[in-house]
Amino acid sequence: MISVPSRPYPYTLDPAHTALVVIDMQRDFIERGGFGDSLGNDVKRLEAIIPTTAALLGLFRAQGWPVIHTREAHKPDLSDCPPAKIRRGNPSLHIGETGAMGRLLVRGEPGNQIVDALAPLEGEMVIDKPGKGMFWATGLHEQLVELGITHLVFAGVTTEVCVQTSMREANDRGYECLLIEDATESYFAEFKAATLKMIAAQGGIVGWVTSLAALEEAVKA
Ligand code: C5J
Repeated sequence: MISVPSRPYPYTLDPAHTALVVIDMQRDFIERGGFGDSLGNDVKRLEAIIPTTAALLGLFRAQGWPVIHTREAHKPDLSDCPPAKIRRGNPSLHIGETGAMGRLLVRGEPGNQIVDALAPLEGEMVIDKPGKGMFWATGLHEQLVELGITHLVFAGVTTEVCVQTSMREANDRGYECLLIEDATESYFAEFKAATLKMIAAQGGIVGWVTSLAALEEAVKA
């Protein structure tokens, strides 16, 4: 067992049963011309966590611990995208319509690919999720149970939307969840700050929060 200095108190990481989840580090959210940009967001804020997230991936890969990547992605016929979701957002560029990197949030389109610097390696799980949370309509829980995973370390974007939703879904399914604060980002600084507080509040009501450096040191020790 590895004890990681965290908030609200040290997180106990069980190396044999821990996986890293990197949420939605896809071009749709991180690059100009994607879904995030179409909503009027400053995508540069998200790009800034690529080096930290790459280092976190490197740490897990070096240990031989499992890595899971997610993408927010809909089928080309949008049969897995509720009309209510399509209606919202930018009224002149909806999910499924063609932007500068292909159809927004659609599987297989250029914008739907994970950024090169964080590209999945052969054998790493890649989950296309039609919702904000990683368990909705993905079958991921069953796969994690099969692998004996009980502990999940989270990174990715955006902190208060897909990362937080996935952590809450994981928490409700009994996983011990740790969020790496410098490997997650939001388009809104105040939303990220509030989410980190929410997660660790009330004795870790959703989970724990720590830094990449704290995790690295604990793993090395
Ligand atoms: C959003 C996400 N923000 N990956 N998706 O719509 O957080």
